[in-house]
Amino acid sequence: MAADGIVITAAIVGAEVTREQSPYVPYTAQEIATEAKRCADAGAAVIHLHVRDAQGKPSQDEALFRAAIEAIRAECDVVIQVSTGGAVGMALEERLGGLRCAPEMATLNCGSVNFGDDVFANSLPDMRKVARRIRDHQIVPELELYEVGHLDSVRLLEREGLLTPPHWVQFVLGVTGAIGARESVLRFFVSELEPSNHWGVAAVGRYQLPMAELAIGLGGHVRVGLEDNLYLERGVLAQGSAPLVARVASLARSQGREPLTAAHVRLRLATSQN
Ligand code: KMH
Ligand code: ZN
Repeated sequence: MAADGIVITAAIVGAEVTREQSPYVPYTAQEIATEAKRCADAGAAVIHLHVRDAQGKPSQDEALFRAAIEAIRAECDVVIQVSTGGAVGMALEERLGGLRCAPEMATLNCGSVNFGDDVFANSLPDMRKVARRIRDHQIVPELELYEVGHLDSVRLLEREGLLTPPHWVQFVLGVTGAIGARESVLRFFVSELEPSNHWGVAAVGRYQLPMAELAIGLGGHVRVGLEDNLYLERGVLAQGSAPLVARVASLARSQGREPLTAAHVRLRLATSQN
């Protein structure tokens, strides 16, 4: 389905980026909420959420999610999508803390993948467990695909009754060790989807902008933010995720695609409850 409006997701915290790399990475609940509002004002409808402990270490702790979500909701109206991926190496059960905080969306990572020098492990049994848990909480899953074979794992879970279309698919492209962020790759991924599905692209590092531009042209949605890319341009740190959101919002508008509000996204999510 060629979407008119565009869903811009802001991935504002992440788990692998640090304050040492960029002073603009938010850590505390209030910093996260302030950044979420800046992104919402710039055109984001969805916040992809990770949380940090008091030392800034990635955490999936329920209380930290609850505090961040409460602070975000006090600042702005956005769809909150909690991470179930956490940081590489976290145990599965630990990764699921956010699901108990009534988010509207949650990620489902659709297979294992090399992640830099590490392995981001998502076995089929673990995927099934996360899919069930997301469904039990009546949350809409966002399916994160990092490799081509992950398409088939989605189909498998669909056949097993654990996922129900239309899906919200995020193609995560350009992770070191996984499939690259190339036009041919994105076109192939999109060609494999039923047109009724929603899809977006989250490309890493310097590929964020060109892949976003391509997705806008192809009718897809876009995720940007410091989780995936710290730079506004070569050598220039983005001062938070909001400038990255503002740039894709303006690009989308220039192509006739108005950024959707959280209220619009909720209407679409209503048709995707498992
Ligand atoms: N931090 C990555 C290893 C998710 O949010 O569900 C996984 C990740 C995916 O960020
Ligand atoms: Zn994430």
